[in-house]
Amino acid sequence: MKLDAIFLRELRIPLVKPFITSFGSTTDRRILLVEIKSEGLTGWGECVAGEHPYFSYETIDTAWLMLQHELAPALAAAEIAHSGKCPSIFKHVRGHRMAKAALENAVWDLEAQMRNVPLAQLLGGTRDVINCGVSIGIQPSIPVLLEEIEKELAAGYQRIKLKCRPGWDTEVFAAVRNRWPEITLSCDANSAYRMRDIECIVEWDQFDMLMIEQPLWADDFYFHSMLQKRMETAICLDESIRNRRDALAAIEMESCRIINLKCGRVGGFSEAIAVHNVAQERGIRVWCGGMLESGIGRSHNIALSSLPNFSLPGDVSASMRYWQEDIIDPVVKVSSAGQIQVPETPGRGFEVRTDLVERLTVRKEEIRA
Ligand code: OSB
Ligand code: MG
Repeated sequence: MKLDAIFLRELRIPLVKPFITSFGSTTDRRILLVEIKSEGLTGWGECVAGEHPYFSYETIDTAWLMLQHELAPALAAAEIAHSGKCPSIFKHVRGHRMAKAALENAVWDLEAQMRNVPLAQLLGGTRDVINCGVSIGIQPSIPVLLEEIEKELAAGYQRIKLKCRPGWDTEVFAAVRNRWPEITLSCDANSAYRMRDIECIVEWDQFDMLMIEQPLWADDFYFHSMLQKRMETAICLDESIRNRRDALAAIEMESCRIINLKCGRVGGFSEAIAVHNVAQERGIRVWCGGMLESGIGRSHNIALSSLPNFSLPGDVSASMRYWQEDIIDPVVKVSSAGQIQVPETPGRGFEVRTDLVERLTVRKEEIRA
């Protein structure tokens, strides 16, 4: 693969409504896109880092610096036989996995177009539809939350995930379960709890949730395994899983029974496939998480979710839940059965609206070898 040019872009796009988690509120997304040109084709990648170092130490500004000064020049200078070679090109840079993923995923996006196959197929996908859930942020009150859930259930979503934190938890779960005794329910604390909260968390078994996502520290396995031993409900790890080795450690320590797999968090499609595979070998189910992506990241999440061990509904949902206008065409739609069709056309299967991308761009830089 001979690359002609690599561009970084920053876009600013307001969310249709603020998204509130235990670590903060997001109103306007700063989206970092990577654009790789080769042989008249364009591969696109999206960096899922946030505006602030709250979910992880990376932000879109740290990612921009790493891409500009380290990763993109290394890629431009390398011989790329296959997208799977990208991790070895970036190996000398420690961490910065979200920055690496943006670039690597753009190469996969490009390779799928060059080979004239759907991205999902190039990744090893086997599903023609993916199952979808929603992640519902912390709301101003329980009645507002119940209304929000009502709307998502009516739209067909198969699983409701409630963002929680101390003070927005037990009472909220009780109200939701009371109203809907049968729905598939989960919660995500984004590591807001500590050992003093354990007795409270153990009580959540009564709500019969599918899983409890990342209740404790973002870098922990040991205390999650202590908690898992005391609970019927499955623990799901998100933040703690940075790579295949972490997944294996978590599985062997029984720190979780389910893994939320995010491409950006593990450094790109290659490592995501490796995590998927090791979990599958050990009988641990995975699902695809979301990071408030624009259509480009969303299309990549759809392709990844088509792999066989993505057997639980993911946080990949319709464009309209986040964006007035998405930067892809068509936008991502969810059927009344709560499913998204995996595209069968070559590449990511969604056109990038380059005119709109250009209009939303607030910063752009070309990187050379
Ligand atoms: O922990 O899964 C998370 C959004 C931003 C950062 C972290 C998380 C989330 C979500 C939203 O839960 C998922 C989505 O994009 O719908
Ligand atoms: Mg999470």
